[in-house]
Amino acid sequence: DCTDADKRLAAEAAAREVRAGMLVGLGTGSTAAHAIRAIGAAGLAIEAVATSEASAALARSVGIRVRDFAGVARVDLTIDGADEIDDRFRAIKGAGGAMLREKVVAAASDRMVVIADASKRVATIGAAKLPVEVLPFALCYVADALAAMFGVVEARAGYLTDNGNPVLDCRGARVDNWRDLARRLDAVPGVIGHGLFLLEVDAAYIADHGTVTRLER
Ligand code: DER
Repeated sequence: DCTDADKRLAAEAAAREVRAGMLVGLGTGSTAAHAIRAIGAAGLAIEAVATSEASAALARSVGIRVRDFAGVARVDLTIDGADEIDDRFRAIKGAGGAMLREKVVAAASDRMVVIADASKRVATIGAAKLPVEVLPFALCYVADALAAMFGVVEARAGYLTDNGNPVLDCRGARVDNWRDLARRLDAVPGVIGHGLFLLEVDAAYIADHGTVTRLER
């Protein structure tokens, strides 16, 4: 379908930024999977770190050398998808549940590029659910604390992240300042990750019915 064709187009355009010798951060999700396949096909002498076990496995299957991120402090270029990305390069991520590792790798990256089909492009983020990764010990306490910030807080049924933690999907944020909300989320003991990417994104490749546009922050 044309959405997947657009995802692939955006992914392949971003993959052309990869150079031999780079340490590349590999995102998670269906769009990032296209980037992983394109990077593998290019056969460049690179190394990679992955933001999920699934992306690590896919990368290895296409011949990319994957390192354990635990031994890495800096990444040259990360390519990753998003659920929403707006005019100010703010993104909501985490539909695939990888947002904690994705945010760490994005923060460690000299350049972080989002790839997406046009359906992810919004004027202002906020329609997409905001996934929050929670320490199991704190699940009930955190759900209660988040109920004061969001209209709807629901546990992602039967799901644990690669880190072994549950996820609360939140909607209807009672706030008009996303930076303030991110600060309040980070201040709740037991919240160990969330899908608000307000500062990490440097550029975006957006594909719309066969045409890719590169946007720079
Ligand atoms: O979970 C994530 O943050 C992924 O990047 C995801 O949200 C995008 O997935 P998609 O490329 O399959 O839409």
